[in-house]
This record gives sequence, structure tokens and C-alpha cells, in this order.
Amino acid sequence: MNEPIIASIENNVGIVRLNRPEVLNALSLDLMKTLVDTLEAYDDNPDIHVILIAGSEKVWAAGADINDMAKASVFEMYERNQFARWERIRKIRKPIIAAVSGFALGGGCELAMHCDVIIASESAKFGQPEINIGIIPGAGGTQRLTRAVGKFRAMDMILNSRFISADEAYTFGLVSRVVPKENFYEASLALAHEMAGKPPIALKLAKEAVLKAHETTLGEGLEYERKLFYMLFATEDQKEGMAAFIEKRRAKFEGK
Ligand code: CO8
Repeated sequence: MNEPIIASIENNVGIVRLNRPEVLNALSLDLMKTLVDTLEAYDDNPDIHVILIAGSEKVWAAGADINDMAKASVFEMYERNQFARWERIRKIRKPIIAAVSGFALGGGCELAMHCDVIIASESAKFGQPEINIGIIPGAGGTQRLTRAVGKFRAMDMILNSRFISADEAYTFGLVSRVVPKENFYEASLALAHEMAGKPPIALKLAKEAVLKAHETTLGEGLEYERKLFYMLFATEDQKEGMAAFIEKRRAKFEGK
């Protein structure tokens, strides 16, 4: 049997490739355990500044593995406590880029929405088709999709299991960019490398500040942003970044 994910590190980018092609990268319990352990290891590794999660050209992930759930009782689902793993993804501090080509469905769409930037290939298709198998999204889909695309589009996607194209997802505000399907992975990796060249502490604090916007009032969010803004003046990277600008040279960030 294949490893459920393939992990590698390239120039400050921690890469995870979902690797269950025989079931369209269905997110089995085993895959999720390995994925979350790897993301946390990347988060702890100071050489990694940005994380990239990719699938294959054909599919990002077609959802949770239906075989894991088909016969489960309420009690088994409760005891599995699988959403604790998804909460751990939410706590990753480094930016996570989802490179989505092909299907991102159900838990696959929800996994992409746990990421911070979604780069979609022209071929990407997003959907929350859980209703077709008698359930609803369970890893945040009803909440994050609604925040991203608004009530009426979310309702159409969730109640009617409507799949949307990459261009629609971009227009709706679900993805950050759409890139051509030729060299899609290389283009995504190039964006990850570009981001990984930014000051690492500022990257983490910027992510934290943006995520706060989903969880608090505007007034509290502005206060929070201001505190993080001031904190960055304690970093060497702020001194270096501003000095480099004034001296008209390229900054060399150390993550300090
Ligand atoms: N789980 C298990 N196996 C899957 C899944 C899946 N989600 N998706 C596809 N497969 C398998 C198929 O059974 C098939 O296996 P086999 O070759 O042995 O018959 C193989 O992958 C290829 O699939 P298809 O033949 O169906 O490929 P098509 O190109 O015809 O269709 C589709 C592609 C449209 C993506 C189709 O496979 C499909 O509809 N898949 C299911 C999509 C779905 O319903 N996703 C939601 C799942 S439920 C969920 O995600 C809930 C999340 C809740 C929280 C997460 C907790 C962990």
C-alpha cells in the first residue's frame, strides 16, 4: 500500500502531497493522522517558513473516506473524535497554501478552506456533496464556505450539491488565484517559494491577524492587529527590512 501522503522539504517550503490515487485522495483516518502530524512537525521546524499541500493533477481530495464512516454508529463517530485533528490544523501558525487541481469535494473542500491561500488550477472543481450520502459537511464547511462565498451560494452548493469551477470559485471569493493547468504544480511551488522569502515572524503574525477577522468584532480585531504590529518592532527582520528599503538593497531576513 502507498504511503497516504508524501512529505518533502524544498528551500524553506514544507510540502505534503496527498497520495491515495486509487480512491481520489479520500481523507482516511490514517491519512489525516499522518497529515496533521506532518503539519505540526513543519510548524515546529525553523527551516520551514511556508507549507504547501498538493494533490495530484486529477484530484486534490474527494472528501472524507466514505468507507471509514459507512457503518459507523453515533458512538463510534463520537469516540473517534476525529475533528480534534482538524482543530490541530487550525492551530498551525505558518501559512498553508492549498494547491488544488481537480476535485476538492466534501472534506477535501473543507481541507482547502483550512488553508490560508488557495491556488486553483483551471481544472479545479469545488463542492460540498455530503447531502447526496445523507449527511452534511462536518469539518467546518457550513461555516467557512458561507463566510467565503455568502449564504445563497453556500446554500446552493450544500443543499443542491452544486460543483463550481475554478473561475466561479475565484469570482465567489473561495480561491486566491486561478492559474493555468499546464505547469500548475510548478507555479504553485514558485508562489510558495516567493512567500517563504518574506520575514517568517511577520508571516505568522499576519496570518494570525487575518484569521482573527473571522472570530471577533471589527473593534477588537483592530486592537489585536495593532498589538501584533507593535510586536514586530521587536524583530531584527523589521530593522533589516526597513534598512534594506532605505539603502535600496534586497533584505536578508533571519526570522529573528
Ligand atoms: N471515499 C472513498 N472512496 C472514494 C471517495 C470517497 N470520498 N471518492 C471516490 N472514491 C473512490 C470510488 O469509490 C472509486 O473506487 P473504485 O475504483 O474502487 O470503485 C474511485 O475512488 C474512483 O472514483 P469514481 O469511480 O467515482 O470516479 P469518477 O471520476 O467517476 O467520480 C467523483 C469522481 C465525482 C469525485 C466521485 O468519486 C464522488 O462523488 N466521490 C464522492 C464525493 C463525496 O461524496 N465526498 C464527500 C464525502 S463525505 C465528507 O467528506 C464528509 C466530511 C466530514 C468531515 C471529515 C471527517 C474526516
